[in-house]
Parts: sequence; structure tokens; C-alpha cells
Amino acid sequence: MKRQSFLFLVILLLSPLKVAHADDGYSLWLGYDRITDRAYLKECSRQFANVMITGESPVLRTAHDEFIAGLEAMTGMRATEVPAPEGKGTIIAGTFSSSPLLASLLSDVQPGTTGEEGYIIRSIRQGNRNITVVASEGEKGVLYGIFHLLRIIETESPLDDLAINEKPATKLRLLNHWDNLDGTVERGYAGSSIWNWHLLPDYIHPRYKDYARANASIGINGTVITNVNANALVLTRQYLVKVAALADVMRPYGIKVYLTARFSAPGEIGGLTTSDPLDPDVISWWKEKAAEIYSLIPDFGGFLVKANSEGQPGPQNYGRSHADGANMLAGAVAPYGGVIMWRAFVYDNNVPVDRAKQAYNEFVPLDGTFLDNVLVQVKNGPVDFQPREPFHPLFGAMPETPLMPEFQITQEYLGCATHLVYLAPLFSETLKSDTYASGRGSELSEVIDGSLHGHSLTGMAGVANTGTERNWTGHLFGQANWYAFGRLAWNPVLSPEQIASEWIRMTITHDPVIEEGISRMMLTSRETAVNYMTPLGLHHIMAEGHHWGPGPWVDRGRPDWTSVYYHRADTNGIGFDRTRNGSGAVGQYFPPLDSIFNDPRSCPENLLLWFHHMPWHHAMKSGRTLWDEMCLKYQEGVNSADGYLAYWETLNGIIDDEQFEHVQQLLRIQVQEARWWKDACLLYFQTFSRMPFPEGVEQPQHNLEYFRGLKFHFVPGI
Ligand code: GCV
Repeated sequence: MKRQSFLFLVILLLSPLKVAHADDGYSLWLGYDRITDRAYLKECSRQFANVMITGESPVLRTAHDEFIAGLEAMTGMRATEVPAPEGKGTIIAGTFSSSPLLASLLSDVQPGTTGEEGYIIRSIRQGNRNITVVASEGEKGVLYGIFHLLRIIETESPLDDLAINEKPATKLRLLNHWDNLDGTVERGYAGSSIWNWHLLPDYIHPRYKDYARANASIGINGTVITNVNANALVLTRQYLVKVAALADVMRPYGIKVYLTARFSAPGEIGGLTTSDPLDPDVISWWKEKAAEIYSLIPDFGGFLVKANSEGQPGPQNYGRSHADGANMLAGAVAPYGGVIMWRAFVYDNNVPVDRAKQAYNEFVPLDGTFLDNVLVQVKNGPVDFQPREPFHPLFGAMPETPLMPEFQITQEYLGCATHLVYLAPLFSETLKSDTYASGRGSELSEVIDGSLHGHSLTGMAGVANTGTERNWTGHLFGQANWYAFGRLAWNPVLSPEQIASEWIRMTITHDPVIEEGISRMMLTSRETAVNYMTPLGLHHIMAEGHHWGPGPWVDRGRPDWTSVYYHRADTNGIGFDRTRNGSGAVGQYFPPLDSIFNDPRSCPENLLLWFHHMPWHHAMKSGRTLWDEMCLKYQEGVNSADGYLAYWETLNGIIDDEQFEHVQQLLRIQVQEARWWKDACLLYFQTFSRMPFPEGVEQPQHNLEYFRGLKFHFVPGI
């Protein structure tokens, strides 16, 4: 529950009826707490006493219900439904075509301005009458406009003189659930899967609708409900009727359902002897399967496919290419308007010289060979959702193919649901990267919004961090990452600051001083995690399998799943040489980036060890040796985590009690784990550098053998 100000707090403290506030987090950023600022309440009643939502459809009905309920919760005011503007203030919402009145009020708006999903919110004064218009060419746009207006009210932002024109930058804004049919969630840290397959289709859990609401409120318009490590069973009739029931819940919120397709399904569940994408029986099987799915789910979105990666079957099993596989599936869903999202997260079964290079090598030659309804889905970086990676070199390198980025909202490599790590700075760093694909200023956001290479099919995917935990995401601040993903998929150039501010105001407090304090903590938290986990371009040095704690010593098993493969520490130095003299990965970037990355003097220091193997004594820009700099970065991470806990503890009694205690406990774990990371990594790397810790670095709490000997059982996230 948000608090409005210190003044309000003082009143509460003095009140004999002081209640212990307890926000369990279920309502996410849609808590719609009662507004206590009288002037603001008065303004709401001046603007929204009457409501007129034109047109009839399930999505418009949702817009209507959301507005009435949200306004009532926040103001206590039930807007009167009117057939025409009247009284002091009326909100009129609808599609242009559903209302001549709307069309005439916005007669200056050119067709095509909003598209189906964009919207206009405008304050209009007619005599002494206030009219607020929310209009779009499509019903989804009206729904998004209503949620925007509710956000304005929830954050208590000014209500007069509204002049908002919004249009999403990407067409497909999707969550990807790595949820298995047995209820587990791969890399899920917030309980079990929210889909109860056993009780579907007859039991519709209230969470499904709340999930749809939350997503619609931030512009997410699709959900891939099954894991990319796919189970063909979901394509059987028994499961498809369950999927259809979920799609029915999502539809009024403008959300389409997608599935992952296991490439070997024709063989596994179709009784065929092959799943070769060029085999006529296989082609027919998928066509019939698509027809069956669309008969149950007319607006089914399409398939997401992980093929020939980490043991998943794919077209290469039959000597065919990724394009052969993707195009065969694309042909099956094309008659219904479906799409195929084909993942570029591939690496060979034979251990490559440099795993970071593989997707580029496999996919660039296929550019221009995919059908029009195929997108290639590319992780933000070339290895795997590390705390920091350079952007994936495929962005910009496949001009003939729509590429959609895949971000990981769930914190597989960032402390799971235990660490407070606000991911908008990470997402934004990628989206703002200059690819130089068409010269300087070719930002990655322009690759994915289609403007750089003229694509209209565009998208962005985020691997969900949701589960059955009461607060959905395990950590309260994990909600901010879900929120940030949606906001950035809508507008990739929104600033992390703005997104944090919106989220804090809707979730925790309106107090500007506290908002600033929490925002500072959020905005620095990603760098803090990088510092205590993998500073200066280190990567993939997490413990084996679960990826939770430190494991820089991991050297067993498949080499490109070990830590030593990535950090390459020896007595001479540390880092992966990806220069022209090394693996040559720098050559996958456009000039001048290739040269910038190739030269340790110009390579950004935060990526130094990603691209270079550097001597321990190398002089950093600070004048320190690489070893000292690394030690101090680890320490800085620990100090910042300590600072977050100390700051958070000042909020005791000022913010909601349950929110306070929940985050306090998790921060206590985070500071311990930050030390664990620092101690374990520095002690291990010291065996190579053979140099002492510089002044300012705390002595480790245990020796290296202790850290190496730690064993954990049943770490969540499978
Ligand atoms: C769903 C990493 C993760 C896997 C994940 C894979 C992928 O390897 O550890 O759990 O599998 O990425 O994105 O396909």
C-alpha cells in the first residue's frame, strides 16, 4: 500500500486507529490505493464524473470495466455512464469508427496516426465542460489508452491539458514462459507454473485474468505459455482444449496465446516415421495441426521454436537448415495470420572455439531466406543473459530478416528471485547500443522497431519471472522488471529512470524523497550485481547447473559450459581473447566497433575481459593494475549491497510493513551472497595473480577450500 507523504505518515502515527499495513504484492502495480490528496481528488471529479465508452466488444468492455473499477478504487467516485458528454467532466473513449462524436472531436487526426494499438488522450474544453478523449483506430488501442489514463491517476500526475499520442514501437510484445506441463518452471524462482494444466480447461484460476490485466496494463499483447525446451504433448487435443480455455481468458485483454513447437512432434505424437521439414507427410501433419489449433483458438499467435540447440530436435537432424524448418512451420500458420519465432540461441554439439560466435555464423548466411511471417528471436547478448554482455552481433547483420530481441526477466544469472537487481538499465543498454549497421547512429532499437531495414513485422520477448508465489515474482522488485520489460517493448527508448519512477509511485510510495532513494537504489543495482559477480567483462563463472552462486573453478563437463572456458585465468592474466588474434569474434561487429573492441586501449573497460586476455599488471584507466581494479570492483559491489540494506532499513515504519519486511529479509541475504561472490572469486583468481588484495578490500570470511566445498541441494529453477 502506498503512502502519500510524511505528513500523512505523521497523521497515521498519531491516529489511535493506526493499522499495520500489509501489501502482499498480489495486485502488482495495479494496487489503485485510495488517493488522499484532496485537491487531486477534486480534479478527478471535475474531469471524470461521467463516462461514455462507445462501441461494444469484449476488449472495449474490459476498457470500460477497468476504468470504472480503477477510478472508483482510487477516488471512491463511481463515474456515471452517459450517452453524451454532460455536466462538468466526461471521459469519452472508443474507436474512431465506433463514434462520430469522437471522430469529430479529433477531426485533425489523420488516419493511420494511432494504428490498431496506439491511442490519443486529449483534454478538450467545450464551454465550461471538460472532456477527456481516449481514442484509437483499434479496440486494443482504447484499452491501452485507458490503462495509460489510470496510470496518470495512480501516479497523481496532472490531468488537465492532456495531449498524448502513443504508438507501440514493436508489434509483438511477448512474455515467454519456460513453464513445463508438469508445473515446474525452468529458471523459475517464484514458485510453480501459474498454469494449472491438471484443472484446465474446466477450472479457470482467478490468477489467469489478473495475469492478463497486468500484462495489458503495460502493453504486452502475447504470451508463449510453454517452455522452449518443448513437450510435444501440448499439441495434442487433450492439451489444446486447455490452451483454448486460457486463450479465452486472455482475449478480452488483447492478449494472444502462442505455443512452443517441438520439432519432432510429427514423429513423437503424430505417428510419422520422420519429422523432416521437407517430407510431404510432415508438411501435411503440421498443416492439419495448425488447422486444428485455429479451429479451437481463432486468434492463436503462432509458434516459438528452439531447434538444434542444447539437445532440442531440429531440421539439422535431417540435414536441413534453420530456414527450412522455420519456413515449413510458417507455411502451416500463414493462412491464419500466425507467425513463427525461430530462436537463434544455437550452439554446436561439438565444442566450438568460441560459443559466442556460433549464432552469427549459422544465421547470417540464411538472411533473406525466411518467409515473411518468420522472425528470428535473438538473445540480447551472444552468450547467455549474463549480467553484462556486449549486444548480440546478429542485430544489424541480417537486414532482410525481422529480428526480435529476447531478454531474460527471470534472474537466472542475476541472483534468482533473491537479489534486488532492476533490469531496465540492462535492457536499455542493449537497446541503445549503436550497431553501426548503417553507419553511426544505427541503434539496436531501430533494428528491432523495423525502421533501420524497413520491416513491419517486429517484436520483443521477455522470459517471464512469474510463478505461484503470492506476489507473482518472488522478490517485490522482480515486479519492476516485468513492468520495465512491458514498457520498453512498447517504447524501447523510455528511460530506466522514468520507468522506475512510475513503478515506485504505483507500487510503493508517492513521497518524492523516498521515491528518489528507492530509485537510486534500483538504478545502480544492476551495476552493483555486475561488480560483485562478473566485473570488467567477466562472464559465465556461475556455479554449475543452477547458476546461482559463484563457481569460477568449474572445469568439468562440456567445456563451453564451464567457467574456465570463459575466464581463461592463468598466471599471465585473465579474460577471453576474442580479438583478431584470438577467436576473432570482434570481426562479427560492424566497423568501427570491431576495431574499438579489438584494441584494449579503446575497448570499454566494462567489457575488457570479454574481448581480451589481459595481464594482471595491465594499467587500467584509473592507474591501478587490473588485479587491484578487479578486487576493488568486487568490493564496490559488496559495499553498494550493504548500502541498499542500510538505506532500506531507514524506511521501517514509513512504507508498508509487509513490503518493508519482505525486502529487508531478501536484502540481508543479498549482502551475504555479495560477500560470498567476492570472497570466492577473488580467492580463486588470486591463485593465478599471486598478488595481495589492495587496501580497501575486506579480508575473505573463509578460505577457498571452504567455498569450493559448498554443496547445495534442490536449488530452485531446475
Ligand atoms: C530454456 C540457458 C538456460 C536454459 C535455457 C536456455 C535457452 O542455457 O540455462 O535453461 O533453456 O538458455 O535459452 O534455451
